[in-house]
Amino acid sequence: DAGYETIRVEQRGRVGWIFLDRPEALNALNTQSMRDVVAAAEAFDVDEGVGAIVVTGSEKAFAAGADIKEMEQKSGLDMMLTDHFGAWARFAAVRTPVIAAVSGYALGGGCELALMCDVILASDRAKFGQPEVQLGVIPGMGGTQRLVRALGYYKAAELVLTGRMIDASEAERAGLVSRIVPAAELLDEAEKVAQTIADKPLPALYAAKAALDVALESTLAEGVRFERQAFAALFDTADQKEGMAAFREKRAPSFMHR
Ligand code: CO8
Repeated sequence: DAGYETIRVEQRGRVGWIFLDRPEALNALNTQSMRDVVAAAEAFDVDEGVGAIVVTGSEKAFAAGADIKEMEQKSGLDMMLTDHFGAWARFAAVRTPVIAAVSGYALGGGCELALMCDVILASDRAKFGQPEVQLGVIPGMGGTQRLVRALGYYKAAELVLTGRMIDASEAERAGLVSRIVPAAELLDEAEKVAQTIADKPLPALYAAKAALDVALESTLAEGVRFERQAFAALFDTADQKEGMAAFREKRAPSFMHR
């Protein structure tokens, strides 16, 4: 597995899979996990043969947070100088759509990792939470920001301030997950969603993800401007010509970039 220590990776068709694999620590994310996950995601991202990435853990744990034992003795200066969680920003910057397939615990950094993905499929056994206040800290990988944007202030604030864990159905009602799937079907369903995405032309996927990201980061006017430019640019792609010709000719499209 290309020297990875904390994950397994696999490519099936046009889908890149990242399996978090530290069962002894419920997939807690340490520095090596960050290096491995970021490197694997970036390698899939630059591979034109990959149109979607799935990140998943085990049935018991997607990831139970940042590795508390690794962080415990660090000083504020250590955290700043080593930019302890900084590389996760590169995971969020991956252009390829990423699906989180979550079963079991998605806590702290684990919940935040899911929040960096574009689709969150939750098994009916998934549990989400931001328990950091109980450890004397706060979410450090974007949780306070992304939760407020995804759930609204009051739901996000209750979760971050109490550290309360919520089950899959509460998470779905809150808008934290795209959809709930029976635990036994989670990986099959993730594969289906990923294949459906990966079948689409890459230029359109990249543009769509970039535009969705802008929605979280900008004003409505800026976002609509970005969308219009990205929309126009796609008319210079062979895949746009093919997609629209196929529609007119009532046949399946045969895209160049996929
Ligand atoms: N870090 C390190 N080790 C962990 C972690 C963790 N977050 N979670 C579980 N483990 C270890 C346990 O220590 C235990 O190891 P050992 O057998 O050597 O004692 C093993 O995994 C199994 O865990 P448990 O025995 O505790 O399993 P249970 O089924 O009894 O309990 C729980 C499961 C409820 C999930 C429990 O393990 C737990 O509460 N874990 C900690 C959850 C937590 O507080 N997470 C937040 C961490 S802080 C954080 O994420 C900050 C984010 C900042 C940025 C993130 C960047 C990645």
